[in-house]
Parts: sequence; structure tokens; C-alpha cells
Amino acid sequence: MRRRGVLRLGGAGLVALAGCSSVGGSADAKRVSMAGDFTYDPERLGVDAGTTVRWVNHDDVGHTVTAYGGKVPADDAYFASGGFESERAARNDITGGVVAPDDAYEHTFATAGTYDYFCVPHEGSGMTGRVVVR
Ligand SMILES: [Cu+2]
Repeated sequence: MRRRGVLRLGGAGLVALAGCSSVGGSADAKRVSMAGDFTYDPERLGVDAGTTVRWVNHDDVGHTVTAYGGKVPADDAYFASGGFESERAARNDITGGVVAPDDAYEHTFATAGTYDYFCVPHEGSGMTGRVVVR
């Protein structure tokens, strides 16, 4: 099995996260885990402007992190794994934005607002999330 232990983001979550810095990425990044059952964990995340969010794929299938284009607060704030510049472009390239198992995607949120996003292959299974930037 290549699946690794899934981070538990409960009351002890901060301790677990602090011990995981060796995985790489920005030291002070907020983490969202893509795990089983087609979910982002946590599904809703609040951060301060300027925070980097790191989505880590702990699942054994690929997922994307794709913003809903009509819902980002500013045109320059669109984000998607694969580096797409629009939701349409991301949807038209089903595999281009996939974050492979054990891989990760990062985005730094510069502008306050509410950002809804989804997984291109699993949107129909309800794989959606939200980042609220203060
Ligand atoms: Cu997915």
C-alpha cells in the first residue's frame, strides 16, 4: 500500500501539523488534506490575507484544486492546480490540473474574500471546498 497515514485535523491537529514540516513546502502554510471519500479536510478554512494554503494529496487517486471562476473576488485571484487562468480552461483539460498521490499544490491568497473551489473529476461526488480570506 502506498497510502500513508492520514493527518487527523482535530484537537491535536496543530501538534500533528507541526511535526509534518519535513514533508516540504512553505513552513507556515495552512494545510488542506485530500483524503478518502472525495473530501477536502478541512472543507472550510479561514486564513489571513497573505497566507499560503497547501493542499496535500493523501489519497491514492489524483485530485485537482480548481477555483470556481465566477466566484473569485478579483480577476487576478483565480487559482487552479495546473496553473490554469480560468475555470473553463481547467475543465477543458481534465488531467492537466491533477495533483498526484503524495504530491501537493500551493496557492497564496493575497486578496480578502470567499473562494470556492472543487475537484474537476470528483465535483459530481461533492468534492468541493472553501477558503475564506480575512
Ligand atoms: Cu478529486
